[in-house]
Amino acid sequence: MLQLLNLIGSELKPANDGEWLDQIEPATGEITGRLPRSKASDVDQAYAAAAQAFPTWSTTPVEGRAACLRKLAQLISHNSAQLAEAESRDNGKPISLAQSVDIPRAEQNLAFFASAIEQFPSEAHIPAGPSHINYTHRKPIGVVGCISPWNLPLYLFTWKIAPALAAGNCVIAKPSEITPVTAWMLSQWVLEAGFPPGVLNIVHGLGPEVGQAIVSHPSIKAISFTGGTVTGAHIARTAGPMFKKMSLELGGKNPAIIFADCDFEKALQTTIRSSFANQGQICLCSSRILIEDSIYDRFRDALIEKVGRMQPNDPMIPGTKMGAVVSLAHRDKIMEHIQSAQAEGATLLCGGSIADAPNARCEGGYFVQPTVFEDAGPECRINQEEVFGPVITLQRFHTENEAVQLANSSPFGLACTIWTQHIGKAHRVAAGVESGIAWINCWLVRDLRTPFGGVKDSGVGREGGWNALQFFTEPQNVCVSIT
Ligand code: TXE
Repeated sequence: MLQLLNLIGSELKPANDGEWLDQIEPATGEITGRLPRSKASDVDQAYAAAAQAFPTWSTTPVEGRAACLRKLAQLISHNSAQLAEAESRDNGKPISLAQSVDIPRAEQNLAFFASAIEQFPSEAHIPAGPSHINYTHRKPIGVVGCISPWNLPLYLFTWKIAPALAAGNCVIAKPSEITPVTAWMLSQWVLEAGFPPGVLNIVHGLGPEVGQAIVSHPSIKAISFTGGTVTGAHIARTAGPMFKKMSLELGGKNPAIIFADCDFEKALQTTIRSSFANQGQICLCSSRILIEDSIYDRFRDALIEKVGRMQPNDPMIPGTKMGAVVSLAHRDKIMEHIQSAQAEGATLLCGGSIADAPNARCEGGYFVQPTVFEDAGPECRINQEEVFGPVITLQRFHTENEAVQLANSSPFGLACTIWTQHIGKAHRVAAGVESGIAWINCWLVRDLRTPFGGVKDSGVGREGGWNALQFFTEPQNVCVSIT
């Protein structure tokens, strides 16, 4: 049995009051370890360690901070096989996905922000016939909180801590209580990477307890959060009146818009991937597939033919493409959405049930069949609420305007994909769709320099590249007389 600990200052330790939470492997339903159930007093200790470390870390030259980030990236790389196995076991995702996406990206996040901070520019404003020069001094904020979800555990954890640390802040980070293991593994290498004690603290526990303690701590100045929209709204209600900086990356209900002039095979293959990768548990997954009328039947039939043959399998088997969903509660939530869609009159084209266990090891695991509906109107719950599972709907459109209208008929606005060979149309549709990200004839291509985030209920703020470094710094305008 694994026993996870908090990293506070230089110490790996249990929660102050000695309480624990069970850690469950979703593919088997078995308890595989326990993690500290931390509370406000653990956050207070982490804050004290971080505040003590801040004066030195914030004035460490960027090359020194970058070196620590690069060393941590290297340690991830050296331990990538164990990390990928742990991520797959903890989350239920196929091990091949953890090996090819999650762990390499965690390493890249740290390496990327090590380089980014070395090149982070600042602005100057020099009027004609100058008597004064203004320049922007970007200072680290202080002690900041980073709260990450369970779907891409180490990937999103590092995506938040890397720019925060690079910019000279000290961090209190909380991974999801549902998938804490890889953050725990990382916490054992933080000091080895050269970070002074207290610069990065990692506390485990429940969102409403330790997460809430981070968000409401009076001296933690900024919160970077990725997770559900309801949680994001709650965090904003707490942190807003305290005038904290906030970056909220929330849910999605992303449309894939398939025009008749698309590259049919590429659109089909990629839409299947964008719908069911990580069992549909990526905030960027497509969940509403909008198809132009003239190819609707052909696209639907080809999609169903392929999706109907997909079955979840043991995530630890190398060839597995679909694994377990993350928890029993989440499986129940997905199944409730499926039942509600049927009650609302949607036609089930394939899936719709809990999947059989793929082998004896996985008898107690949480598996859902990939599920496709049609005939659900845009106002149906299944087209309005985020399911965050392997469930999609197909809708028909006749005109470009109707496609944009349908795409925008959800409260969310994170990402969209557009499939057409007509570049002008693709550009017009991208401009018309209310989303922070639009992919044309591709999906999940991520350049870490680009702005990442959503509009509407998908959140506020942008991460990635300079956006993240700007978020994690406080700009001060300095005006110098040169007369
Ligand atoms: O998210 P939560 P959950 C969506 C998706 C999913 C839903 C719920 O729809 O079904 O969110 O998932 C911490 N103060 N996404 O329950 O609860 C929590 O401990 C401070 C979309 O995991 O939002 C965890 O570390 N922190 C998403 C993190 O917030 C709190 C990815 C996310 O948990 C807190 C995952 C509080 N009061 C889920 N309550 C995406 N967009 O990538 C919880 N937390």
